[in-house]
Amino acid sequence: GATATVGSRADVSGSAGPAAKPPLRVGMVGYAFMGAAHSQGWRTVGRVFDLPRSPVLAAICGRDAGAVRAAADRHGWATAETDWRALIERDDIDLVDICTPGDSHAEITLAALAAGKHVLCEKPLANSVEEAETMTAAAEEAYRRGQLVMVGFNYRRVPATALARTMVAEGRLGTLRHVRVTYLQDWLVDPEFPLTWRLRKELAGSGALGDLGAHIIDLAQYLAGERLTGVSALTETFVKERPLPGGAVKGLSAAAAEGATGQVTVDDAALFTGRFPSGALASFEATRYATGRKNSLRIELNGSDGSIAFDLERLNELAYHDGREPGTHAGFRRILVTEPDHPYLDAWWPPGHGLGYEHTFVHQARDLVHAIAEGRRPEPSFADGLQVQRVLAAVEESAEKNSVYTPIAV
Ligand code: SOE
Repeated sequence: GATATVGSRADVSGSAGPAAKPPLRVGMVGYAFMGAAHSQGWRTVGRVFDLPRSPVLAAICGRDAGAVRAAADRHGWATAETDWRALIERDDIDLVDICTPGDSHAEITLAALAAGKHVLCEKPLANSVEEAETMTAAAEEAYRRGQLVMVGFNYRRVPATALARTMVAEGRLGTLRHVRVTYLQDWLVDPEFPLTWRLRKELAGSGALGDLGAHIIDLAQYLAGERLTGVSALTETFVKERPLPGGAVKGLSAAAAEGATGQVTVDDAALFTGRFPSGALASFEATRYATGRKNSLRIELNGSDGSIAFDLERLNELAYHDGREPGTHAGFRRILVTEPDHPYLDAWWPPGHGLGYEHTFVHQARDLVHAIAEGRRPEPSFADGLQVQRVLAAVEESAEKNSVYTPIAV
């Protein structure tokens, strides 16, 4: 295919000087919503955290020459490419950051690993278990050559969720009984919302399940410190036909085309339950039809000794109930997660000056840079991403079979 390096090649070797740290030259594929979020992470991380290597925004890649050049200028990338293979072939790129829809994750990852690059891949890892297995096997092989990979479950990197993980691991909840998770959005409520790539199985793999469900499966298992043993599920596609998009996707949306419509081939919502090896029960709900809920991810864990609750819409807080306190004055209390000894916060603002969604991508970049510099395997690994993929597949299988869903007589 035609290869074009759009625009000038700036100096991407990092700042010179005796104290200069070795650069980590990033090449990113994709420049839409996730591309913008990751750009923010790479651009900011070295200015906030003291890192062993300096991330350099070396190249960004997208198919539309004009749009990718504009994205490079807006987000601070030195150069732009229109063919991801050309990006991967460049010997001035150390890490390939994949921010494309799921249908290209496997192909780009395999090529990047074959070319000797480290890889950061957006969630869900792939569009099928088979692809995720191939990617994980390739990553294992690449690890023996010193290459590292990570999957982008960014919600592990909210300081409050990271703190929750520590508290559960310390045993503050005692024996875990319940994990209750919901991830609610409402951008599909309008039946005229166009059929963008997120609604097409061949591109996105699945719908609310892979997009939102993948996040809450990972977060639930990460906080619980164990993995689901099985699931029982219901999925639904409420609106089965939608107008085709008439222009480029901006954020989540796009203009609708006049007249032409297409079939929605993914789930609009997924509900499922599962068990953990400890005996704890888990429930999950992922939907794009929760009218009024914009990006509402909530998780609550209940144990024999206490409970923890997190709400992404109040992400600087954690609710904690210590069940060992006398009943007279026990109750949920708010931990303001902005102290310098809370996860990631020593590098940010004074206490009480909160963070937001975008900072999860800064923290993700920070953790990855450290892992690469220290030759440590970063988390979440591709094996973690593969296991989430297996849960997604199990949810689809369960919903399809409907085998454990018991009908009620009318
Ligand atoms: C859209 O549903 C979306 O941007 C997801 O694709 C992201 O993974 C999630 O973090 C926010 O919502």
